[in-house]
Amino acid sequence: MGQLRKNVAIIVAMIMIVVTKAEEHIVGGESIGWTSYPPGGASFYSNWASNHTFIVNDTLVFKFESGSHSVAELTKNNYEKCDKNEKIEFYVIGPARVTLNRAGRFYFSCTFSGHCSSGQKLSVEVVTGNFSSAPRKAPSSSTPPSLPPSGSSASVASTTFSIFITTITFKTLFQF
Ligand SMILES: [Cu+2]
Repeated sequence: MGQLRKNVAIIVAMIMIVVTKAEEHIVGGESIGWTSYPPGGASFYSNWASNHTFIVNDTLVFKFESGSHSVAELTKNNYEKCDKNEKIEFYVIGPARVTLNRAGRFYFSCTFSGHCSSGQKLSVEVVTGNFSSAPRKAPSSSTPPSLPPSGSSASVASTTFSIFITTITFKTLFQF
């Protein structure tokens, strides 16, 4: 009985490690990336964000040419006004990798003149990784099939691993 409990505890811990694996999100997708005048304006990045689930320790990858764009993390208030004077964080080299290191909402904008107001701004809600509240959404169907997001192969690998571990769990449980 003690051995069974220990086995189950180890397996549950392993599954939790798999489920909470960090993912990379390429902002705007591979083909558009981080740009001014995105198709459809500011709704482009809000639509992109709504098609993804962001979990603590995931990474945002802003793809842009250094010197043409930038990424500033802003407060909610400054984000809404496109006021880039007070930056929480500032990234000028593209691609910029930003780790979402806490739960809650993050606000980003380009600091080049006119780019924020033309729609180059992004707000994401980050959730803690647990089973019930944070199911991963499927990658957006707008991604060209020839260029899968870099996170997708890791997702497939971890899903396969999850199934593998689940199989072991059942085998272990029915052995006793
Ligand atoms: Cu810009």
